[in-house]
Amino acid sequence: MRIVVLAGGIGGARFLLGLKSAAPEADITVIGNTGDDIHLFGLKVCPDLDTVMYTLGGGIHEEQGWGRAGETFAVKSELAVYGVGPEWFGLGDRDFATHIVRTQMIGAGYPLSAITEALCARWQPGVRLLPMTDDRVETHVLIDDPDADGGRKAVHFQEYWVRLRASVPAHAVVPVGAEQSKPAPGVLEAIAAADVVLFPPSNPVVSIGTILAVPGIREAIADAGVPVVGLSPIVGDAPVRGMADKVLAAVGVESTAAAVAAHYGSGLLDGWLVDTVDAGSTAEVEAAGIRCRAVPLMMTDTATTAQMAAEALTLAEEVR
Ligand code: GDP
Ligand code: FO1
Ligand code: CA
Repeated sequence: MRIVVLAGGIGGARFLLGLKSAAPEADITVIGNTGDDIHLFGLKVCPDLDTVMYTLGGGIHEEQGWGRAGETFAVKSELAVYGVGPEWFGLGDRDFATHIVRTQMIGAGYPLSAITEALCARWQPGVRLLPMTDDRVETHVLIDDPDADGGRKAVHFQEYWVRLRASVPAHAVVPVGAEQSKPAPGVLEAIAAADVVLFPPSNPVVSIGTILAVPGIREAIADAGVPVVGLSPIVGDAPVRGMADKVLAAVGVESTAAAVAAHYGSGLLDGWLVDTVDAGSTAEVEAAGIRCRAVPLMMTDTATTAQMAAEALTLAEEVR
Protein backbone atom coordinates (compact mmCIF):
# COMPACT_ATOMS: atom_id res chain seq x y z
CA MET A 1 0.00 0.00 0.00
CA ARG A 2 1.30 3.48 -0.92
CA ILE A 3 0.62 6.09 1.76
CA VAL A 4 1.33 9.82 1.47
CA VAL A 5 1.53 11.80 4.72
CA LEU A 6 1.70 15.62 4.97
CA ALA A 7 3.77 16.32 8.08
CA GLY A 8 5.03 19.21 10.17
CA GLY A 9 7.43 18.42 13.00
CA ILE A 10 6.78 16.91 16.39
CA GLY A 11 3.17 15.78 15.94
CA GLY A 12 3.71 14.51 12.43
CA ALA A 13 6.90 12.68 13.35
CA ARG A 14 5.34 10.96 16.37
CA PHE A 15 2.41 9.88 14.22
CA LEU A 16 4.76 8.46 11.59
CA LEU A 17 6.43 6.25 14.22
CA GLY A 18 3.00 4.71 14.86
CA LEU A 19 2.12 4.47 11.18
CA LYS A 20 5.34 2.58 10.41
CA SER A 21 4.44 0.16 13.22
CA ALA A 22 0.82 -0.23 12.08
CA ALA A 23 1.68 -0.69 8.40
CA PRO A 24 5.22 -2.12 8.26
CA GLU A 25 4.79 -3.21 4.63
CA ALA A 26 3.48 0.15 3.44
CA ASP A 27 5.48 2.42 1.15
CA ILE A 28 5.28 5.77 3.00
CA THR A 29 6.11 9.10 1.38
CA VAL A 30 6.21 12.12 3.69
CA ILE A 31 5.67 15.59 2.23
CA GLY A 32 7.41 17.77 4.80
CA ASN A 33 6.74 21.38 5.76
CA THR A 34 9.57 23.78 4.98
CA GLY A 35 7.83 27.00 6.05
CA ASP A 36 9.54 26.78 9.44
CA ASP A 37 12.94 27.01 7.75
CA ILE A 38 15.20 29.74 9.06
CA HIS A 39 18.64 31.02 8.07
CA LEU A 40 20.89 31.37 11.12
CA PHE A 41 24.66 31.96 11.39
CA GLY A 42 24.86 31.63 7.60
CA LEU A 43 23.24 28.18 7.72
CA LYS A 44 19.87 26.92 6.47
CA VAL A 45 17.93 25.17 9.24
CA CYS A 46 14.92 22.98 8.33
CA PRO A 47 13.22 22.23 11.67
CA ASP A 48 10.32 20.12 10.47
CA LEU A 49 12.31 18.04 7.97
CA ASP A 50 14.99 17.44 10.63
CA THR A 51 12.41 16.53 13.30
CA VAL A 52 10.92 13.85 11.01
CA MET A 53 14.39 12.63 9.97
CA TYR A 54 15.80 12.51 13.52
CA THR A 55 12.63 11.00 15.05
CA LEU A 56 12.30 8.19 12.49
CA GLY A 57 16.10 7.78 12.30
CA GLY A 58 16.46 7.34 16.06
CA GLY A 59 18.42 10.51 16.80
CA ILE A 60 15.74 12.77 18.24
CA HIS A 61 15.75 14.32 21.71
CA GLU A 62 12.63 12.45 22.89
CA GLU A 63 11.20 14.80 25.53
CA GLN A 64 11.76 17.93 23.42
CA GLY A 65 10.58 16.33 20.18
CA TRP A 66 13.15 18.44 18.28
CA GLY A 67 16.94 18.53 18.09
CA ARG A 68 19.36 15.71 18.74
CA ALA A 69 19.62 13.41 21.73
CA GLY A 70 22.76 13.79 23.85
CA GLU A 71 23.44 17.28 22.55
CA THR A 72 26.23 19.63 23.63
CA PHE A 73 26.20 23.39 23.01
CA ALA A 74 29.86 24.41 22.72
CA VAL A 75 29.36 26.25 19.42
CA LYS A 76 26.23 27.99 20.70
CA SER A 77 28.11 29.15 23.82
CA GLU A 78 31.04 30.46 21.77
CA LEU A 79 28.69 32.35 19.45
CA ALA A 80 27.12 33.99 22.51
CA VAL A 81 30.55 35.03 23.79
CA TYR A 82 31.22 36.63 20.42
CA GLY A 83 27.88 38.41 20.86
CA VAL A 84 26.58 36.74 17.71
CA GLY A 85 22.88 36.01 18.08
CA PRO A 86 20.19 34.99 18.19
CA GLU A 87 20.53 33.16 21.46
CA TRP A 88 16.85 32.17 21.64
CA PHE A 89 17.09 29.33 19.09
CA GLY A 90 18.83 26.33 20.67
CA LEU A 91 21.13 24.84 18.06
CA GLY A 92 23.30 22.00 19.38
CA ASP A 93 26.72 20.90 18.13
CA ARG A 94 25.43 17.70 16.48
CA ASP A 95 22.55 19.60 14.89
CA PHE A 96 25.00 22.16 13.48
CA ALA A 97 26.61 19.36 11.44
CA THR A 98 23.30 18.76 9.65
CA HIS A 99 22.94 22.45 8.82
CA ILE A 100 26.57 22.70 7.65
CA VAL A 101 26.13 19.72 5.30
CA ARG A 102 22.82 21.14 4.02
CA THR A 103 24.23 24.62 3.46
CA GLN A 104 27.36 23.24 1.81
CA MET A 105 25.23 21.22 -0.63
CA ILE A 106 23.06 24.27 -1.38
CA GLY A 107 26.25 26.17 -2.17
CA ALA A 108 27.23 23.34 -4.54
CA GLY A 109 23.91 23.81 -6.36
CA TYR A 110 21.89 20.89 -5.00
CA PRO A 111 18.13 21.39 -4.51
CA LEU A 112 16.66 20.84 -1.04
CA SER A 113 15.02 17.59 -2.20
CA ALA A 114 18.38 16.08 -3.20
CA ILE A 115 19.97 17.33 0.03
CA THR A 116 17.18 15.81 2.12
CA GLU A 117 17.66 12.49 0.29
CA ALA A 118 21.40 12.63 1.06
CA LEU A 119 20.86 13.40 4.74
CA CYS A 120 18.28 10.59 4.95
CA ALA A 121 20.78 8.15 3.41
CA ARG A 122 22.57 8.40 6.75
CA TRP A 123 19.51 8.44 8.99
CA GLN A 124 17.47 5.74 7.18
CA PRO A 125 14.07 7.03 8.45
CA GLY A 126 12.24 4.20 6.68
CA VAL A 127 10.07 6.63 4.73
CA ARG A 128 10.69 8.77 1.68
CA LEU A 129 10.98 12.34 2.98
CA LEU A 130 10.29 15.04 0.40
CA PRO A 131 10.29 18.77 1.11
CA MET A 132 7.00 20.32 -0.04
CA THR A 133 9.05 22.50 -2.42
CA ASP A 134 12.68 23.18 -3.35
CA ASP A 135 11.87 26.88 -3.45
CA ARG A 136 12.34 29.20 -0.48
CA VAL A 137 9.19 29.53 1.62
CA GLU A 138 9.34 31.00 5.13
CA THR A 139 6.32 31.53 7.37
CA HIS A 140 6.04 34.98 8.91
CA VAL A 141 3.57 36.14 11.53
CA LEU A 142 1.99 39.62 11.72
CA ILE A 143 1.96 40.94 15.29
CA ASP A 144 1.46 44.29 16.99
CA ASP A 145 4.58 46.45 16.88
CA PRO A 146 5.20 47.64 20.44
CA ASP A 147 7.42 50.45 19.09
CA ALA A 148 4.84 51.88 16.70
CA ASP A 149 1.50 52.71 18.32
CA GLY A 150 -1.15 50.86 16.37
CA GLY A 151 1.51 49.63 14.00
CA ARG A 152 2.20 46.03 13.13
CA LYS A 153 5.25 44.10 12.06
CA ALA A 154 6.01 40.70 10.59
CA VAL A 155 8.34 38.40 12.46
CA HIS A 156 9.75 35.04 11.35
CA PHE A 157 7.62 32.14 12.58
CA GLN A 158 10.47 30.83 14.71
CA GLU A 159 10.82 34.19 16.48
CA TYR A 160 7.07 34.22 17.14
CA TRP A 161 7.04 30.59 18.27
CA VAL A 162 10.32 30.24 20.17
CA ARG A 163 11.33 33.74 21.32
CA LEU A 164 7.83 35.10 21.90
CA ARG A 165 6.29 31.70 22.77
CA ALA A 166 3.24 32.89 20.78
CA SER A 167 2.50 35.17 23.75
CA VAL A 168 1.15 38.01 21.58
CA PRO A 169 -1.81 37.85 19.21
CA ALA A 170 -1.06 36.76 15.67
CA HIS A 171 -3.04 38.90 13.22
CA ALA A 172 -1.97 36.97 10.12
CA VAL A 173 0.22 34.00 9.23
CA VAL A 174 1.92 34.33 5.84
CA PRO A 175 3.93 31.58 4.11
CA VAL A 176 6.20 34.04 2.30
CA GLY A 177 7.19 32.72 -1.13
CA ALA A 178 4.53 30.01 -1.27
CA GLU A 179 2.65 31.62 -4.18
CA GLN A 180 5.79 31.54 -6.35
CA SER A 181 6.81 28.04 -5.24
CA LYS A 182 6.23 24.75 -7.01
CA PRO A 183 5.99 21.24 -5.58
CA ALA A 184 9.36 19.52 -5.19
CA PRO A 185 10.25 16.72 -7.62
CA GLY A 186 8.31 13.60 -6.74
CA VAL A 187 5.60 15.33 -4.68
CA LEU A 188 2.81 15.36 -7.29
CA GLU A 189 3.86 11.93 -8.54
CA ALA A 190 3.67 10.48 -5.01
CA ILE A 191 0.18 11.96 -4.51
CA ALA A 192 -1.00 10.62 -7.89
CA ALA A 193 0.31 7.14 -7.05
CA ALA A 194 -1.02 7.08 -3.48
CA ASP A 195 -3.63 4.60 -2.27
CA VAL A 196 -4.40 6.85 0.69
CA VAL A 197 -3.40 10.34 1.89
CA LEU A 198 -3.16 11.04 5.62
CA PHE A 199 -3.15 14.37 7.49
CA PRO A 200 -1.48 13.46 10.82
CA PRO A 201 -2.15 15.48 13.96
CA SER A 202 0.07 18.31 12.75
CA ASN A 203 -0.54 22.03 13.09
CA PRO A 204 -3.37 22.75 10.64
CA VAL A 205 -2.12 26.28 9.88
CA VAL A 206 1.69 26.41 9.95
CA SER A 207 2.36 22.75 9.11
CA ILE A 208 -0.34 21.19 6.91
CA GLY A 209 -1.75 24.57 5.89
CA THR A 210 1.67 25.69 4.65
CA ILE A 211 2.15 22.51 2.61
CA LEU A 212 -1.30 23.03 1.05
CA ALA A 213 -0.29 26.62 0.19
CA VAL A 214 2.21 25.35 -2.40
CA PRO A 215 0.28 25.72 -5.69
CA GLY A 216 -0.78 22.36 -7.06
CA ILE A 217 -0.56 20.28 -3.89
CA ARG A 218 -4.09 20.85 -2.58
CA GLU A 219 -5.52 20.28 -6.06
CA ALA A 220 -3.47 17.09 -6.56
CA ILE A 221 -4.76 15.67 -3.27
CA ALA A 222 -8.37 16.66 -3.99
CA ASP A 223 -8.14 15.14 -7.49
CA ALA A 224 -6.24 11.99 -6.50
CA GLY A 225 -9.51 10.06 -6.18
CA VAL A 226 -8.28 8.19 -3.10
CA PRO A 227 -9.35 8.52 0.54
CA VAL A 228 -7.93 11.51 2.42
CA VAL A 229 -8.15 10.95 6.18
CA GLY A 230 -7.00 13.29 8.95
CA LEU A 231 -6.49 13.03 12.70
CA SER A 232 -7.30 15.99 14.90
CA PRO A 233 -4.42 17.76 16.67
CA ILE A 234 -7.07 19.47 18.81
CA VAL A 235 -8.48 17.43 21.68
CA GLY A 236 -11.05 18.83 24.09
CA ASP A 237 -10.95 22.26 22.38
CA ALA A 238 -7.20 22.69 22.87
CA PRO A 239 -4.00 21.65 21.13
CA VAL A 240 -2.49 18.59 22.82
CA ARG A 241 0.78 20.53 23.01
CA GLY A 242 2.13 23.77 21.64
CA MET A 243 0.22 26.86 20.65
CA ALA A 244 -1.72 25.86 17.53
CA ASP A 245 -4.76 27.66 18.94
CA LYS A 246 -2.91 30.97 18.51
CA VAL A 247 -2.36 30.49 14.78
CA LEU A 248 -5.83 28.97 14.32
CA ALA A 249 -7.23 32.20 15.80
CA ALA A 250 -5.13 34.19 13.30
CA VAL A 251 -6.93 32.46 10.43
CA GLY A 252 -10.33 32.67 12.11
CA VAL A 253 -10.68 29.00 12.99
CA GLU A 254 -11.82 28.08 16.47
CA SER A 255 -9.79 25.56 18.40
CA THR A 256 -12.10 22.57 18.09
CA ALA A 257 -11.69 19.24 16.30
CA ALA A 258 -14.80 19.94 14.20
CA ALA A 259 -13.68 23.44 13.18
CA VAL A 260 -10.33 22.11 11.96
CA ALA A 261 -12.08 19.46 9.84
CA ALA A 262 -14.35 22.13 8.36
CA HIS A 263 -11.27 24.29 7.72
CA TYR A 264 -9.75 21.56 5.57
CA GLY A 265 -13.16 21.09 3.98
CA SER A 266 -15.04 18.14 2.52
CA GLY A 267 -13.54 18.98 -0.87
CA LEU A 268 -10.26 17.73 0.54
CA LEU A 269 -11.03 15.56 3.57
CA ASP A 270 -13.05 12.33 3.32
CA GLY A 271 -12.59 11.16 6.91
CA TRP A 272 -11.64 12.71 10.24
CA LEU A 273 -10.69 11.09 13.54
CA VAL A 274 -11.51 12.97 16.73
CA ASP A 275 -10.59 11.94 20.25
CA THR A 276 -13.20 10.14 22.35
CA VAL A 277 -13.62 13.28 24.49
CA ASP A 278 -14.89 14.99 21.33
CA ALA A 279 -17.29 12.19 20.40
CA GLY A 280 -20.11 14.74 20.68
CA SER A 281 -18.78 16.55 17.61
CA THR A 282 -18.89 13.65 15.17
CA ALA A 283 -22.41 14.61 13.98
CA GLU A 284 -21.19 18.15 13.23
CA VAL A 285 -18.26 16.82 11.18
CA GLU A 286 -20.52 14.34 9.35
CA ALA A 287 -22.92 17.20 8.58
CA ALA A 288 -19.98 18.88 6.79
CA GLY A 289 -19.78 15.83 4.52
CA ILE A 290 -16.78 14.26 6.24
CA ARG A 291 -17.03 10.75 7.74
CA CYS A 292 -16.07 11.01 11.39
CA ARG A 293 -15.15 8.55 14.12
CA ALA A 294 -14.12 9.11 17.76
CA VAL A 295 -11.11 7.08 18.89
CA PRO A 296 -8.32 7.64 21.46
CA LEU A 297 -5.97 10.18 19.88
CA MET A 298 -3.24 10.66 22.51
CA MET A 299 0.13 9.55 21.13
CA THR A 300 1.46 8.37 24.49
CA ASP A 301 3.67 5.64 22.98
CA THR A 302 4.30 3.99 19.64
CA ALA A 303 1.82 1.14 20.22
CA THR A 304 -0.98 3.59 21.05
CA THR A 305 -0.09 5.73 18.06
CA ALA A 306 -0.04 2.61 15.89
CA GLN A 307 -3.63 1.96 16.98
CA MET A 308 -4.59 5.51 15.91
CA ALA A 309 -2.89 4.99 12.56
CA ALA A 310 -4.73 1.68 12.10
CA GLU A 311 -8.03 3.45 12.83
CA ALA A 312 -7.20 6.05 10.18
CA LEU A 313 -6.44 3.33 7.61
CA THR A 314 -9.68 1.53 8.53
CA LEU A 315 -11.68 4.73 8.09
CA ALA A 316 -9.96 5.24 4.73
CA GLU A 317 -11.27 1.85 3.55
CA GLU A 318 -14.76 2.74 4.80
CA VAL A 319 -14.85 5.92 2.72
CA ARG A 320 -13.06 4.48 -0.33
P1 GDP B 1 5.49 21.03 15.03
O1 GDP B 1 5.82 21.44 13.61
O2 GDP B 1 6.71 20.66 15.81
O3 GDP B 1 4.61 22.02 15.73
O4 GDP B 1 4.66 19.69 14.90
P2 GDP B 1 3.36 19.40 14.06
O5 GDP B 1 2.83 20.61 13.38
O6 GDP B 1 3.62 18.19 13.23
O7 GDP B 1 2.35 18.95 15.20
C1 GDP B 1 2.02 19.86 16.22
C2 GDP B 1 0.65 19.47 16.68
O8 GDP B 1 0.69 18.12 17.15
C3 GDP B 1 0.14 20.31 17.82
O9 GDP B 1 -0.89 21.15 17.33
C4 GDP B 1 -0.38 19.30 18.82
O10 GDP B 1 -1.69 19.61 19.25
C5 GDP B 1 -0.37 17.98 18.07
N1 GDP B 1 -0.09 16.85 18.94
C6 GDP B 1 1.03 16.63 19.64
N2 GDP B 1 0.90 15.49 20.35
C7 GDP B 1 -0.32 14.99 20.05
C8 GDP B 1 -1.05 13.83 20.47
O11 GDP B 1 -0.58 13.03 21.27
N3 GDP B 1 -2.29 13.64 19.94
C9 GDP B 1 -2.85 14.53 19.06
N4 GDP B 1 -4.09 14.27 18.60
N5 GDP B 1 -2.20 15.65 18.64
C10 GDP B 1 -0.96 15.85 19.14
N1 FO1 C 1 11.82 24.90 19.63
C1 FO1 C 1 11.85 25.60 20.80
O1 FO1 C 1 10.81 25.76 21.44
N2 FO1 C 1 13.03 26.13 21.30
C2 FO1 C 1 14.20 26.01 20.64
O2 FO1 C 1 15.24 26.52 21.10
C3 FO1 C 1 14.21 25.26 19.40
C4 FO1 C 1 15.39 25.05 18.69
C5 FO1 C 1 15.35 24.23 17.54
C6 FO1 C 1 16.52 23.91 16.86
C7 FO1 C 1 16.47 23.10 15.73
C8 FO1 C 1 15.25 22.59 15.29
O3 FO1 C 1 15.22 21.78 14.20
C9 FO1 C 1 14.06 22.89 15.96
C10 FO1 C 1 14.11 23.71 17.08
N3 FO1 C 1 12.94 24.00 17.79
C11 FO1 C 1 12.97 24.73 18.95
C12 FO1 C 1 11.62 23.51 17.32
C13 FO1 C 1 11.17 24.43 16.21
O4 FO1 C 1 10.91 25.72 16.68
C14 FO1 C 1 9.88 23.92 15.53
O5 FO1 C 1 9.79 24.58 14.32
C15 FO1 C 1 8.65 24.16 16.40
O6 FO1 C 1 8.56 23.08 17.24
C16 FO1 C 1 7.38 24.30 15.58
O7 FO1 C 1 7.44 23.60 14.41
CA1 CA D 1 6.70 23.00 12.47
